[in-house]
Amino acid sequence: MTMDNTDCIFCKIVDGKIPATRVYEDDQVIAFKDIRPKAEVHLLLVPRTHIPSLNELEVKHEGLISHMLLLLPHLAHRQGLPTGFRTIINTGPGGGQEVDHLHIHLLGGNRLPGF
Ligand code: DGP
Repeated sequence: MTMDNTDCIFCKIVDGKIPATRVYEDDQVIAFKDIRPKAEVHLLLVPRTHIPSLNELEVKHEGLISHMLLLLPHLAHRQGLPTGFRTIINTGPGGGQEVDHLHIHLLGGNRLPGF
Protein backbone atom coordinates (compact mmCIF):
# COMPACT_ATOMS: atom_id res chain seq x y z
CA MET A 1 0.00 0.00 0.00
CA THR A 2 1.10 3.56 -0.66
CA MET A 3 -0.72 4.89 2.43
CA ASP A 4 -1.85 8.12 0.80
CA ASN A 5 -2.68 10.24 -2.21
CA THR A 6 -5.84 8.76 -3.65
CA ASP A 7 -5.56 10.99 -6.74
CA CYS A 8 -2.05 9.84 -7.67
CA ILE A 9 -1.94 7.61 -10.74
CA PHE A 10 1.29 5.92 -9.67
CA CYS A 11 -0.16 5.21 -6.20
CA LYS A 12 -3.05 3.54 -8.02
CA ILE A 13 -0.60 1.44 -10.04
CA VAL A 14 1.33 0.54 -6.86
CA ASP A 15 -1.94 -0.51 -5.23
CA GLY A 16 -3.04 -2.50 -8.30
CA LYS A 17 -6.09 -0.28 -8.83
CA ILE A 18 -5.07 0.44 -12.43
CA PRO A 19 -3.10 -1.93 -14.61
CA ALA A 20 0.52 -1.61 -15.64
CA THR A 21 3.06 -4.01 -17.06
CA ARG A 22 5.19 -4.67 -14.01
CA VAL A 23 8.71 -5.93 -14.57
CA TYR A 24 10.03 -5.82 -11.00
CA GLU A 25 8.73 -5.28 -7.49
CA ASP A 26 9.88 -5.57 -3.91
CA ASP A 27 8.79 -4.19 -0.56
CA GLN A 28 10.03 -0.67 -1.38
CA VAL A 29 9.57 -0.10 -5.13
CA ILE A 30 7.94 -1.24 -8.31
CA ALA A 31 9.11 -0.91 -11.93
CA PHE A 32 6.72 -0.96 -14.85
CA LYS A 33 6.64 -0.08 -18.54
CA ASP A 34 5.98 3.54 -19.44
CA ILE A 35 2.67 3.92 -21.25
CA ARG A 36 4.27 6.30 -23.80
CA PRO A 37 7.69 4.72 -24.43
CA LYS A 38 10.40 7.02 -25.76
CA ALA A 39 12.78 4.11 -26.49
CA GLU A 40 12.59 0.35 -27.10
CA VAL A 41 12.92 -0.11 -23.36
CA HIS A 42 11.31 2.56 -21.20
CA LEU A 43 10.65 1.70 -17.58
CA LEU A 44 9.54 3.76 -14.62
CA LEU A 45 10.97 2.90 -11.22
CA VAL A 46 8.77 4.26 -8.43
CA PRO A 47 8.77 4.02 -4.64
CA ARG A 48 5.70 2.42 -3.10
CA THR A 49 5.44 5.34 -0.71
CA HIS A 50 4.08 8.59 -2.11
CA ILE A 51 6.90 11.12 -2.41
CA PRO A 52 5.88 13.83 -4.90
CA SER A 53 9.32 14.61 -6.32
CA LEU A 54 13.02 15.01 -5.52
CA ASN A 55 12.04 18.33 -3.91
CA GLU A 56 10.29 16.43 -1.11
CA LEU A 57 13.02 13.83 -0.60
CA GLU A 58 14.30 13.83 2.99
CA VAL A 59 17.27 12.33 4.79
CA LYS A 60 14.97 9.58 6.04
CA HIS A 61 14.59 8.47 2.41
CA GLU A 62 18.34 7.92 2.00
CA GLY A 63 18.02 4.14 2.10
CA LEU A 64 15.14 4.17 -0.37
CA ILE A 65 16.85 6.37 -2.95
CA SER A 66 20.07 4.34 -2.64
CA HIS A 67 18.05 1.20 -3.18
CA MET A 68 16.49 2.70 -6.30
CA LEU A 69 19.83 3.78 -7.76
CA LEU A 70 21.46 0.42 -7.03
CA LEU A 71 18.55 -1.39 -8.69
CA LEU A 72 18.86 0.42 -12.00
CA PRO A 73 21.78 -1.58 -13.47
CA HIS A 74 20.05 -4.80 -12.48
CA LEU A 75 16.82 -3.73 -14.16
CA ALA A 76 18.77 -2.68 -17.26
CA HIS A 77 20.54 -6.04 -17.31
CA ARG A 78 17.24 -7.90 -16.99
CA GLN A 79 15.87 -5.87 -19.90
CA GLY A 80 18.84 -6.91 -22.04
CA LEU A 81 20.71 -3.63 -22.20
CA PRO A 82 24.39 -4.70 -22.13
CA THR A 83 25.77 -1.53 -23.69
CA GLY A 84 24.17 0.92 -21.32
CA PHE A 85 21.07 2.85 -20.50
CA ARG A 86 19.82 6.33 -19.65
CA THR A 87 18.13 7.49 -16.48
CA ILE A 88 16.07 10.65 -16.11
CA ILE A 89 14.35 12.20 -13.10
CA ASN A 90 12.09 15.11 -14.01
CA THR A 91 11.40 17.41 -11.07
CA GLY A 92 8.54 19.90 -10.92
CA PRO A 93 6.79 21.67 -13.78
CA GLY A 94 10.03 23.41 -14.74
CA GLY A 95 11.66 20.01 -15.09
CA GLY A 96 8.86 18.57 -17.20
CA GLN A 97 7.41 16.37 -14.45
CA GLU A 98 3.86 15.33 -15.33
CA VAL A 99 3.15 12.76 -12.61
CA ASP A 100 3.72 14.03 -9.08
CA HIS A 101 5.05 10.79 -7.63
CA LEU A 102 8.82 10.43 -7.65
CA HIS A 103 9.99 8.18 -10.47
CA ILE A 104 13.15 7.35 -12.36
CA HIS A 105 12.89 6.79 -16.09
CA LEU A 106 15.13 4.00 -17.42
CA LEU A 107 15.57 4.10 -21.20
CA GLY A 108 17.57 2.06 -23.68
CA GLY A 109 17.52 -0.54 -26.38
CA ASN A 110 18.29 1.71 -29.26
CA ARG A 111 21.19 4.10 -29.52
CA LEU A 112 20.06 7.22 -27.72
CA PRO A 113 21.25 10.62 -28.92
CA GLY A 114 23.82 12.48 -26.87
CA PHE A 115 22.41 14.79 -24.26
P1 DGP B 1 7.26 12.63 -16.10
O1 DGP B 1 7.11 13.61 -17.21
O2 DGP B 1 8.69 12.47 -15.69
O3 DGP B 1 6.33 12.91 -14.94
O4 DGP B 1 6.86 11.22 -16.72
C1 DGP B 1 5.66 10.59 -16.47
C2 DGP B 1 5.62 9.35 -17.33
O5 DGP B 1 4.58 8.53 -16.86
C3 DGP B 1 5.35 9.59 -18.81
O6 DGP B 1 6.47 9.14 -19.58
C4 DGP B 1 4.13 8.76 -19.12
C5 DGP B 1 4.00 7.85 -17.93
N1 DGP B 1 2.64 7.56 -17.54
C6 DGP B 1 1.65 8.45 -17.26
N2 DGP B 1 0.53 7.83 -16.92
C7 DGP B 1 0.81 6.49 -16.95
C8 DGP B 1 0.03 5.33 -16.69
O7 DGP B 1 -1.15 5.37 -16.36
N3 DGP B 1 0.66 4.14 -16.86
C9 DGP B 1 1.97 4.03 -17.23
N4 DGP B 1 2.48 2.82 -17.37
N5 DGP B 1 2.73 5.11 -17.49
C10 DGP B 1 2.15 6.33 -17.35
